[in-house]
Amino acid sequence: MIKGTFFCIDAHTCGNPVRLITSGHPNLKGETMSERRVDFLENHDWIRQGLMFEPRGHDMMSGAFLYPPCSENADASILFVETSGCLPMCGHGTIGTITAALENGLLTPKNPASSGANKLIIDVPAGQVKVEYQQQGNKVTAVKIFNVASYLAHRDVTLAIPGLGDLTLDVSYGGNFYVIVEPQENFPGIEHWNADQIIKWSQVVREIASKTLTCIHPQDASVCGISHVLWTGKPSKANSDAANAVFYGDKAIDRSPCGTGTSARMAQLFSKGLLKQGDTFVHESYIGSQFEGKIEQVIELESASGKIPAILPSIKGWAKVFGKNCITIDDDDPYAFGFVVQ
Ligand code: PYC
Repeated sequence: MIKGTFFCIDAHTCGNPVRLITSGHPNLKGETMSERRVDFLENHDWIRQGLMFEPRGHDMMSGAFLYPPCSENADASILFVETSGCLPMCGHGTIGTITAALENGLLTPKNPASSGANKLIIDVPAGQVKVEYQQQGNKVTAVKIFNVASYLAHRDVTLAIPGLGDLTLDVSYGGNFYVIVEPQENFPGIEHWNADQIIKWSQVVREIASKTLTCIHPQDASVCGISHVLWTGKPSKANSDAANAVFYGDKAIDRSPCGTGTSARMAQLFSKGLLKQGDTFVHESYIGSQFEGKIEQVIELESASGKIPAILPSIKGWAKVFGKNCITIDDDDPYAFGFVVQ
């Protein structure tokens, strides 16, 4: 029996896939996108599994549903779906979703007179993001996201990694929680490691860091846990400030410079006095693509135990739409809900 038919627009943001699912949206319970994300994971997760995992997707697959806004002031909402689950926020996913939706007439600013031309307000599970975009004809050439408050959660933690040795790392939040590892005695920098090494050690580091360090968002306890590992190293381009390899899911390395990862990295560098309000930060991905980040504002994030120093970062990048397809998930297929090869 066919469980669902989903029309999709396939795109990539700076190299990383974004599958915008334009039909088959389940009705989600909840007032906010955070509550709707929890409902999706509890009651509709088969859609994510079917559309993200092999054989319809792959290790890096990442996608989104566009929904009507939850808040009065917003233009739309986004639910992110990935091999790793439903992220609270995804930067490359937002850039790809906005590009594909605008180019295909699925999204128009609700109130350009008050919010300004080429501006959108989007509800996401991690909160609300503002978006500005540039167009040439019917193409969207750049999308800038004003991301959620980002902050350093754990600083200079040394963990023993069996087979590798001690690693000193930070954990920072930029819409997801990231372990950040900089070059040191037991990690020479991403330019010296191949993709297999990054994946192998990320799996171990994420598991040990998750057991050792508590990460719960101070304003939304459903946003919790270390999902990503960001390794740093020397960029290949003269105009990049830094480079990263971001690990997510079971075996993925982000091909884009990672929007939430770039936000987390700027929050980490801000906390260590290495970036300040107004600074820009060009971040390079493992394949050499670039996002332009900026610390727009320095704020304090309210938490039960006091105020946390935080930044409001922005990230600018581009996406390209390359295809449209119609995917069925039929439960007479033994692989209807996908599989992962370990
Ligand atoms: O761009 O935020 C991002 C992201 C998260 C996981 C992969 N990309």
